Amino acid sequence: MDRTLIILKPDAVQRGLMGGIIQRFESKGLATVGMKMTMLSRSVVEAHYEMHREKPFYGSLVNFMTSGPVVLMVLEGNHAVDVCRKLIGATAGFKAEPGTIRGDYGMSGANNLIHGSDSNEAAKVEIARFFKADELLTYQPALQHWVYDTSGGKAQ
Ligand code: IDP
Ligand code: MG
Repeated sequence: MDRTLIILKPDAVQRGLMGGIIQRFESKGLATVGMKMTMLSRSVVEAHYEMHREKPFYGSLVNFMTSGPVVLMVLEGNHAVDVCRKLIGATAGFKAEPGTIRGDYGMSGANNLIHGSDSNEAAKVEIARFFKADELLTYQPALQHWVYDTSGGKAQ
């Protein structure tokens, strides 16, 4: 199974959209293996968005991400990274397709509600940045045998 890091950004928390967003991941069949609410420090946000350091929006992005509480989640499932990026939609709310999280809930190219890792490699780094090993839980999701075909011994 694959894992991905999700951040419900400060606008999602302030707008009361946490439950609506999380419900989409649960309904899809992803398992939540870690979750916590916190305020991010500037240094951790700067590391998380290091690849955008030279972009004109970098300063306001760091300010935005440290402006209020966020929810950090680790979701698990087959192809979790790609599945979540599809559910999340295009970066800007005004471009994202209806039916996606950003397409349904957002208008902005900056305040776009949610982050999702963009590759398995990035997910590993990001999960380790935001979660200690003992904050990630191992358990058997009760509905796994209905979400997947497990008759062959592994989830498909
Ligand atoms: P992603 O979140 O869809 O992976 P990235 O291009 O990696 O998008 O950008 C990281 C974050 O930076 C975005 O989620 C958004 O909050 C912000 N951002 C990206 N492009 C712009 C822009 O053109 N103006 C303002 N903020 C932006
Ligand atoms: Mg990105």
